[in-house]
Amino acid sequence: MNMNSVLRVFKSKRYSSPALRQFSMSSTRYDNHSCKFLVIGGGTAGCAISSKISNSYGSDGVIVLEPNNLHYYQPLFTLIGAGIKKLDSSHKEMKSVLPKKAKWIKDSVAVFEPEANKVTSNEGHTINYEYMIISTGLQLNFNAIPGLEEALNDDDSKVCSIYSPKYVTKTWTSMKDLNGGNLIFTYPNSPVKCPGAPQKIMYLAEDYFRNVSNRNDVNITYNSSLGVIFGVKKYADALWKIVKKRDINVNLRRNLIEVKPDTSEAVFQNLDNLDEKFTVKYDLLHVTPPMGPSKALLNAKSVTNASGFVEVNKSTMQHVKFPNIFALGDCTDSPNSKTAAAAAAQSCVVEKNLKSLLNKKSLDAVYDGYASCPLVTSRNRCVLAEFDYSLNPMETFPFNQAKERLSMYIMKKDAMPLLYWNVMTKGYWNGPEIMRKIFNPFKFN
Ligand code: UQ1
Repeated sequence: MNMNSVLRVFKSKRYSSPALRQFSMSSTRYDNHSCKFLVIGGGTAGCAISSKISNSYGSDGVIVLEPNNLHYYQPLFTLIGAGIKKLDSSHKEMKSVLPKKAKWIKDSVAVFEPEANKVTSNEGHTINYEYMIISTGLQLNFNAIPGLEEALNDDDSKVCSIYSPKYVTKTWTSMKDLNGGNLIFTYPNSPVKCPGAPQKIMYLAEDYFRNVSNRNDVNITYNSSLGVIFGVKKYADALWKIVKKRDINVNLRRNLIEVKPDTSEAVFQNLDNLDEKFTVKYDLLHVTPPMGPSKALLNAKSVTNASGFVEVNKSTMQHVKFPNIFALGDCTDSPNSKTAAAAAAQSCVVEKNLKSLLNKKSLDAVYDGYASCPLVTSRNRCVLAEFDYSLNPMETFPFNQAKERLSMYIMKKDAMPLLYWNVMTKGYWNGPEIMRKIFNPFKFN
């Protein structure tokens, strides 16, 4: 063996063997960190919980592991896709959003070793923790649909998606440059963050053609993999009335399986009869991509369920096997709708239960599955859906929220971003429970 092959073997072993990787930490290349609280992910949930913990425990021992330089307020993407807001207004520098008292390691998690209270990052750093909070969110799997990425990356194709900052502005340019034809909106056969968004952008497109362009020139279709238009009956009833009134075709149990940009065709599969496939011509195709857990979680069998979601007690948000691990946000297996509002409610529960755990008390804070989805139905109307694990409405305001309202639209467009940047990311927002109690003093939910 010459010197080069010795080095090659050493290098490959160093990357593949955790033990040797740890050994290499003592060199200058890799660091070995230790902390009391490790938060994995600096998105909505990670930022809220790391701020809460930093607020309570000071600058001593919070590390946030997050690879991105920008932090996006993703609920704005529907409005950006419809030309109502600008992309620039949806993000800030990660360093300005993460809590000042926490240490930010700009890297992502590669390997979880919960038995050893340790993770290894992609660049090879190890981080030892006493308590870990996992909030890695959901990954967008555009590449799971043949032809989709090619179509999205082609500026001349009218294939777009509000789900990524890369393609959200293309949604608006595709819409306003369209002369007419078939507009198709999809919902994938996977868990989805903000499950209302795939149809919000459709309502905004319909509204645009009705009020600004020419509605008679376009056919609008929503092809959803789900068996319902919305999971909560009260809001589903309201949405069915809206789609009928506005002449929008809705097909359920139809899953997008291929995009053919050369012929502007999309192929769908009937999920109740997999042999049945439909090929449709599109003039504008808005795709909600399949989503799933991050790669590191898919490889972390001891902390996840079979699908790669972190297995938590759905009431306490504590891990089912490792008591020093909690999880919140879109990466958990708790059966709530995956929204920012859910993450807010969970962050309060995680903070309280973490405190109880530290004080050797029982974990009494309970997450009831609260989620909220402001279903924007036009450029000045919104249905504010709020509900719990049982899919029962849990409305904050003392009026019927299934009705389309201007007030709820203004809340979504103007009030929520302010609340997000100034209150939630700073660790002071626990969801609207307190408002619900004030507005509905005699209701117990
Ligand atoms: C909410 O708490 C939240 O998280 C910050 C959102 O995401 C941006 C929301 O859209 C909504 C509606 C809520 C719930 C808040 C109120 C006042 C009903």
